[in-house]
Amino acid sequence: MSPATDAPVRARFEAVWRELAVIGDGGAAGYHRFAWTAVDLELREWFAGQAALRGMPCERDRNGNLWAWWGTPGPGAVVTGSHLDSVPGGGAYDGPLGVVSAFLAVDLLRERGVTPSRPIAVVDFADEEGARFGVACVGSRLLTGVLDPGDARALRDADGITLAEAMSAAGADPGAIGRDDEALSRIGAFVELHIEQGRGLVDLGAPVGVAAAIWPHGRWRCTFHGEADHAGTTRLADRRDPMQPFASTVLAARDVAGHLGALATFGKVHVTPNGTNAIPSRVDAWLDARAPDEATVHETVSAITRAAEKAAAGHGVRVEVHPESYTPLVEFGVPLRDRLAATLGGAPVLPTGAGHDAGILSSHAPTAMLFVRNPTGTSHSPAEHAGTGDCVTGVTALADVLEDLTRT
Ligand code: HGY
Ligand code: MN
Ligand code: MN
Ligand code: MN
Repeated sequence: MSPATDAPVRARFEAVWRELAVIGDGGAAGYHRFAWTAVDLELREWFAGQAALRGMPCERDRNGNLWAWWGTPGPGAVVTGSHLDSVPGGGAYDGPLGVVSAFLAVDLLRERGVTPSRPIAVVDFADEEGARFGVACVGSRLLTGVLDPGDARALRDADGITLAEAMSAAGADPGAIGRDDEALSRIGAFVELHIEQGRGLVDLGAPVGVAAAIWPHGRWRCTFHGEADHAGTTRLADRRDPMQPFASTVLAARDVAGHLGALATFGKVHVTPNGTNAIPSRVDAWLDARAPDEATVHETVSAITRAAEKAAAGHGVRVEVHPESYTPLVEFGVPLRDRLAATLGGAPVLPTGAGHDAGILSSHAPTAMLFVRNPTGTSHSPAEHAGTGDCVTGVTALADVLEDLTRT
């Protein structure tokens, strides 16, 4: 892996990065790049433009994923890329770094005079973060058939717009979504480059690493049903205030996770009717739970559920906990994983608690991930950042990996 001193790659990276970074840029508020919005369509145009610049035919599959091809689309392709959407207030690198690096790695291979023995595809998976419709990795889950098309079409955003309506409004056919065996049959291997979301590489002093595993993780909707009433005239003893058991559950989640070595987060909550002077009738809150192993995830969610039920009973409130999406433990296959680490001169191999499309693809094709060092570890925040030098090292590493995987 050559050191990141290749000025042309650095200059090219900075130029492409500047062009992409302005799309949907919310400044200090971060990015709000949500699926099937005007910003998403701008990102799709950017992707198609990058493909056209390289003479790479670009197609949108039935699930909204974009594929740019070097070579005739066909079985055994080496696919690389990531996603362009973001969480609310997201950073610039989570997703886009993998897509930009993929296009620049193609450039580098062409400069090296490489003629791949197999097709190479750059992919942008639709709606990886699930920020608008609440389910993560929609594009890759539909592609692989792990998300039911009917359930997907019915997903609603905060304004009540369904995924089907949003796709139609963006000129895509929601009736076509579903498992895509032809697209799947083309994937000989998938390699996703991603900014590391954590400090593993910082602590190891390495610019690039290889993913060992993705922690099992999921999302559960907790609904606390209480009774609306007047904030100024209802005695405390007469209240059935859902906010009370919700607050206790948030604190309990932290304790439970701490005891079990898990991670539990309530990052999204809807209060109904959400009025300053109205005791809520209901609180919907989303739990994100993750742990190194499946048993601990389920034990964490069960313990938090018990805490919620106990707190709710104490306030005459009813609580329901619904699983919304779940990704089992992903252990990246040793052959491909170790082949990447060897190609990169013994790059470190480390796990992650962050979900990725690679996690969904891993049960359908040989899959691996490359991580690029994140100096602070911060992600899902406007403060997310990776050094340009490390990004260029990532591009070079991805090119080395693609060259190796398409040599024979
Ligand atoms: O939630 C995750 O871990 C990923 O960023 N979608
Ligand atoms: Mn993310
Ligand atoms: Mn991501
Ligand atoms: Mn009044």
